[in-house]
Amino acid sequence: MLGYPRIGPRRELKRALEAYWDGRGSRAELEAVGAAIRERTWTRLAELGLEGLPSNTFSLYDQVLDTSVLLGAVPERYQAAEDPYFAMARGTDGLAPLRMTKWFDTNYHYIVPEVGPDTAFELDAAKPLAELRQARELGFETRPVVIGPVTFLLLASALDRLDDVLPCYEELLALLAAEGVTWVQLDEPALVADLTPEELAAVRTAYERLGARSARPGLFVASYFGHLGEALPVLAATPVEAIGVDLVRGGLDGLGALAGKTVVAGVVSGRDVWRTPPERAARLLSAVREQAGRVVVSTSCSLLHVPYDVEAEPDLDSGLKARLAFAEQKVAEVVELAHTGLEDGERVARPRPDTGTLARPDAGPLSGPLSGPLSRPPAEPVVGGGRAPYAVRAAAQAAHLRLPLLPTTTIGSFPQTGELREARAAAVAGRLSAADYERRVEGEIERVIRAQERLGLDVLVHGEPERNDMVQYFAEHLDGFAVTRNGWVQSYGSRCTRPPILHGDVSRPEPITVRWARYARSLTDRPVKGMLTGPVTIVAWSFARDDLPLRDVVFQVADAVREEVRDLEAAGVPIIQVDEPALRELLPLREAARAGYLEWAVAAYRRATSGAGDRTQIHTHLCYSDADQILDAIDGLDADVTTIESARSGARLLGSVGTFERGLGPGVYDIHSPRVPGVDEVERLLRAALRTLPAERVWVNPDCGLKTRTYEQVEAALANMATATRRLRDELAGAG
Ligand code: THG
Ligand code: ZN
Repeated sequence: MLGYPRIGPRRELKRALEAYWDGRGSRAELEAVGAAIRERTWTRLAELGLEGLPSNTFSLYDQVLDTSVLLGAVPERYQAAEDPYFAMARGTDGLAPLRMTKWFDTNYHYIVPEVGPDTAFELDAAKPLAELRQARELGFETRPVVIGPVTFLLLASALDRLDDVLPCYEELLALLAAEGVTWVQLDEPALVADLTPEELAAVRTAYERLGARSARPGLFVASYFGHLGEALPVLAATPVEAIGVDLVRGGLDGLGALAGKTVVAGVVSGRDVWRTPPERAARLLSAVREQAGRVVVSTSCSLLHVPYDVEAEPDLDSGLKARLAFAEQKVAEVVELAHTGLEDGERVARPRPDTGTLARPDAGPLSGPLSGPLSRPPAEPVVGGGRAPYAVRAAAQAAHLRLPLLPTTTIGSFPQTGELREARAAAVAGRLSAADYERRVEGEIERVIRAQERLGLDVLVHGEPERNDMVQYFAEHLDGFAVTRNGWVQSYGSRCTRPPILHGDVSRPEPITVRWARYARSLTDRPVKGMLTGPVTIVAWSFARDDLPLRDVVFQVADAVREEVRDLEAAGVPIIQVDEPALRELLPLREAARAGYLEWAVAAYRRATSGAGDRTQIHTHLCYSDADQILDAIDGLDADVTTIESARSGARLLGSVGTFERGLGPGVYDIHSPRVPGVDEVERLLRAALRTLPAERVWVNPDCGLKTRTYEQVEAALANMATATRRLRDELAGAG
């Protein structure tokens, strides 16, 4: 398999990282936890019978950041920091962190490498060598995994530096060869996107040069997240010995070009939690075997994107559990397929490892609908309930809401205190009664409302204290989803989510958020905004069933959200925010599929929100700065107000969204860093916004939810935001 979870089965790495960052633990203690996680992983993988063990798939924060360090791409300004690695990842008092963005179409975030024309690449192979040696001491021979030069430079927008970075890779290959390493894995997921002729030429150059080295391990170039397309014949013509192909998403086209190579056949999906239908895998493996020199059975991508172990889920329904495979089970499937996986029943003559109960070759049927014999037919188009044109809505909303110029608000979540998390855990464990838990939540809502009143904000939120996560919470209250107890998947650094499992038809048995919105409203005269997660995001951040087209699954969720919007409106909530932060994430990696996706994704959002009356103001929030490719789609959502991350990307984003005809809240400070922004700094960003947008349409807000910050940071930052807004309001009133 191409890579493995590394946060620890009980999130041991998360705890160790947070202890180190808080000064409760030493760097040595952190390293020891990392070493224990690696040891446990290799040991377990070997027990499962996996033959090709990878190393260097562990990371203290992110594998792309590790690659920046490997190649010496550590920007000057971080070099003097006490801990340059974490300074790049998280910033320090005086230094902003490097940018973070999503890893292809996943919910994993990587640290964007900063490579300029003057970056002096220099190999620092300490980490891969240390992992290699640790494995050897334990008796395991491993295959080091590093991100390949083309993907690394494409992520850094610096492909023109290829000639300068290749010597580092050459030196690494020589070092590994000298250590007696037989294979190295170079990850090149960027090759499954549309590539320009120059980019294809870079692939050719890179792998001809690396392949031409005399003293080197075998080169295994791993592609994943789609089909190699035009890059396949290019790679095939280089001296690379092994090529990894994603046969779950990619298919068999063009594999004939790999006749002389080893094909690492990704037949077990690393992107979902379903068991692999053995007959489908066998068909793929047989087809590859007819075309390629040698076949290795593998996962379609790293298993980083799935949880560790189904067996750690005592609460899951046994029927559902029998259909599930997490990382451990997927490795067992790879091993099982390698022994029995050919369609013609050919067996590979190797002793079978003892995989205990994990391989479960007889655990029941795998294909067919997940929710019983009948699935709900695809949704009919929503008829009626369409909203009036924006101008009509805007007038109705202005009369109803009576907001000042430059209204201030927040994105929805407030800090989740330790006491609250403990109360939730106690309620789940039955140590706290439902009534007591609800009183705690109400107490927290009151605190959040009073704080916002004190700060003088205009549109208040209840702070979402009842939610563990903006997707998990809804999944817990909708039929058709299951949630896990330990199914953590790394999102970035120490942060994880437990993606819900969407296994059946979705419906909403009863209102979900109305009770809390109504309570918040009862506490204040100011408008309170109801907060919902949009249908695309709920599905994107879950493991969705694969027996229905994704579009139909998203439409089912849209109908549930639509019912919630209607009920919030009926409860007198005047503003409803429906967030769609994952709209960009699901954008297909290839251009040809994008328009089709965006069309149904936007239709699903409108289906969820168009039941609201004209007087009800619909807000949406999007979490990314690279929105360029989906601006028309964001516009197509037709939300009355769009808040968007822009504190880090600033003017660039404003330039592109300046054409929006409706309300816009460009985030005026970056919540992802603990640093409190000054009044002047917020004012500067607001002024920049006012240069591009008419004041009547500008909203003032942080650039994302506040749940990862402390109350202290939040109150100081929001106070500065409110002060900067008042200054500008006064100025605008004076000018008018
Ligand atoms: N939820 C989900 N996916 C997401 C986000 C989210 N993807 C994008 C973005 N937001 C990622 N950001 C975060 C921010 C914080 C946390 C996770 C992802 C976080 N998690 C808690 C932790 O790791 O301690 C656990 C939360 C829980 O109890 O579920 O803080 O918001 N799905
Ligand atoms: Zn956000």
